Amino acid sequence: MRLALAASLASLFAIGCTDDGPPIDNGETYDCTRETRADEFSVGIMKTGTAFDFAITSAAPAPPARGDNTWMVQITAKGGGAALVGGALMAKPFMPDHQHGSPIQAMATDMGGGAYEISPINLWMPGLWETTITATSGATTDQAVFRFCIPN
Ligand SMILES: [Cu+2]
Repeated sequence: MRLALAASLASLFAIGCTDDGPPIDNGETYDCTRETRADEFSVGIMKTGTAFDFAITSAAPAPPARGDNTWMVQITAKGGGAALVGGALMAKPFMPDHQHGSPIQAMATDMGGGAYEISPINLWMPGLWETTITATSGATTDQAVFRFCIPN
């Protein structure tokens, strides 16, 4: 019984395993050098949605790491337009390979001038995390997805 559970857990965490090496994802560590879907973190990394530009202007820790993360996000109108002042922000981390999120709800604080501090972005497990940031202003809602690989 215990062995069967261990075997099924092992197969669960073997997602991403290939024949040419050890598993990329064993639940304890994740081989980010073999992950091709992740964004490479850099200060100022920006994604563009349909209405807004989303830039991570600082991250603690940097690059994003396992556990609680705090990001400062700058929202401007798409194409380098005006700062989104007084918007509402949300962040939702999700692991696509395991189809789960984080039990901890991130909160956004409006820092003024289109800057929003989002914390805690809880990336509790090694692997690829997709964090969707949603910005809303009046009737306009837009999203950007940042994909970071957490090695261990
Ligand atoms: Cu997971």
